Amino acid sequence: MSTMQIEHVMALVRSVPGSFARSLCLRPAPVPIDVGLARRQHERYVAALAGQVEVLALPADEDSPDCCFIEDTAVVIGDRALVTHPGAPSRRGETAATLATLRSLGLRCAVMAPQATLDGGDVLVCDRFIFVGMSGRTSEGALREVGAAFPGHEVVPVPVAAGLHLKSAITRVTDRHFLVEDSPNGRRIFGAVSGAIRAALPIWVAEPHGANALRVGERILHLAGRPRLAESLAPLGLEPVPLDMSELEKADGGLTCLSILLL
Ligand code: CIR
Repeated sequence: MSTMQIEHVMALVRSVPGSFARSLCLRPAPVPIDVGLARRQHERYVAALAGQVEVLALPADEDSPDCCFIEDTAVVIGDRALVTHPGAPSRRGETAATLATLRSLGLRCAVMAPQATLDGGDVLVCDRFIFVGMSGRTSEGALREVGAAFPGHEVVPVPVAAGLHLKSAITRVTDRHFLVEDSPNGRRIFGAVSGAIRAALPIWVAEPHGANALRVGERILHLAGRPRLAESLAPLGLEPVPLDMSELEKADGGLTCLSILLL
């Protein structure tokens, strides 16, 4: 049984826009995105969160096809937030709504300088450590911005040699357990994380995109259709919530990217 304390009380999400069919992707899917199905999958995701935390939904922005991937627009720890300067130029219009919402909730918000880039999908917060993935979306200048926004934390850069973001390859599901993509990239990433967190235990995930799961309360939201992943999660004593996210996956989305969790 996990002892990880998950005290999140609220999740910010953002609806799927009609323009989602034009969202960014590393490799175009052979079958185009079905936006209606993407919206239904998103609704089921929101319903799974709603059982554990209050959900605040921001309206979609048709000019920002990727706006449902709200995780990338801010990093929040306690009452402090860093609103990012996303790596993809087409996503930079997404941050204004996140900033306005976080301010309205009373958070102390820093806004990143445009000289550096950062996607929230590259940030993994574990106790006093903030791991920052050096992916194609996040620049070295982000390390200083993150450090300045969250004093008292230690910022640890982590090489990301494949995939979109750090959390495409690793997520934390209990105080000690991390789902890690079973690949050379995943092994290097876990090496960096376990160098800082000695008690870290990997759960190696060979099934595609399966390492991106979201722990919220006593639930773990994970991608459906990965039987070996489901088997590995069973001993953790959490409530597994398998979700079919086929259309979000076509845009390189997973489970963490669709929300920002607030304490
Ligand atoms: C993008 O390429 O930016 C979006 N299509 C997917 C972003 C997924 N974000 C995440 O995993 N944090």
